[in-house]
Amino acid sequence: MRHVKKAVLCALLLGTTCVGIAQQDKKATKETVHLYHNLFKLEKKGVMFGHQDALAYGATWKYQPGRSDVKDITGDYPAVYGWELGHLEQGANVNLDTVPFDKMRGFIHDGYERGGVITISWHGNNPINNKSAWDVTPGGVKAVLPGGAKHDMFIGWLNHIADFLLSLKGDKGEAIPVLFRPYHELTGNWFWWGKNICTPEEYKALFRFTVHYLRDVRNVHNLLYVYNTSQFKTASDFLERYPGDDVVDVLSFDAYQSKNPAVDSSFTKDVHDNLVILTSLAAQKHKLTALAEVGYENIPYAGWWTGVLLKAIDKLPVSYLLAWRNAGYIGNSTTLSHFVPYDKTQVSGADFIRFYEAPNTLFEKEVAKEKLYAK
Ligand code: BMA
Repeated sequence: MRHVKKAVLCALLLGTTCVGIAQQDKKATKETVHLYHNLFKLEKKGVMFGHQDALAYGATWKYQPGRSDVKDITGDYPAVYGWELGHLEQGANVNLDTVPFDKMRGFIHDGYERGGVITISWHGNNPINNKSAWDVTPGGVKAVLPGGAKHDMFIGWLNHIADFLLSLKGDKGEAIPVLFRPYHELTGNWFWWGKNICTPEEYKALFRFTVHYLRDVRNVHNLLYVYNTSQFKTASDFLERYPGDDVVDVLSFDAYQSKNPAVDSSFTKDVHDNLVILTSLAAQKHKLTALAEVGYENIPYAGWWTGVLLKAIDKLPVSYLLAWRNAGYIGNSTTLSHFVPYDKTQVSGADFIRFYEAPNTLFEKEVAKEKLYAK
């Protein structure tokens, strides 16, 4: 009976787009609610393609208005734009990859107004010593929880994050919905919130406190929360540190190709196996799904996009995948780091175009037609 009432109320409020149980934020803005429901419909049609820092720079350029390496090759923008908040917690004006936050705000606005989807990660410093996110000195998670020695400082950090998220506005003054993916790759041991560095209870408490503080204290109501592991073996591995259905909207993991796909096809099989588990859990829990970061650095294999990546997705309902950034020269490196080809003549350039043209991949032109932020 309660379910019937809930379904009727849901249908009245949202038309016929109601899917499963409601999202984690009962006060979510209407654009956020529409996005949430529309993404369920869209993941049945295909997988949206995303690119980190797509509008800020490419492998060989920086800050050229309207440019994107994906657009240079395909004529179309990615459907999903990934951005990164690391160092915002310090009150910095530029992020850890030197992207100024005011420029980022403009790029987020532009992608949203064209009909694209925004996702944000946060490589925040280790609160225990203010070294980088990759500093694995233990104790950071416990210290920021209520009663911990760094709790007050951490509240200051979350306030910077909240201020930025609340400052993201569309042309009509509405808050821009964001798929927020904090404390990602949590089953790895390379971040201060990682598996060997804190207990499952501490991780869950960190995630839950963050949602509570942003949503209930700072009234940030334009977020969908993304839970994100690295690759895993079983559903129980994936869920070991899951903070709860009431604080998560999207189930996801990250996967990077390291072995040569010409002689080792395990990446396709492993990612596919993980996606089978993920999509089945998502169906049970009424959650969205994503391959929240994916890539093969510099893509030195001609058929990677359709022969490896798309094969792994197969016909599974995956909302989006996000290729990592075309960083160019990092440090003293003499090779251009990139996860999307930046020239058609590159090894995987022709296959990237085949990937773009595949009926089950979605880039911005197609996604814009869906009007994801409207009922
Ligand atoms: C990593 C690399 C780093 C970068 C970090 C945060 O995977 O790309 O160069 O600083 O992500 O964006």
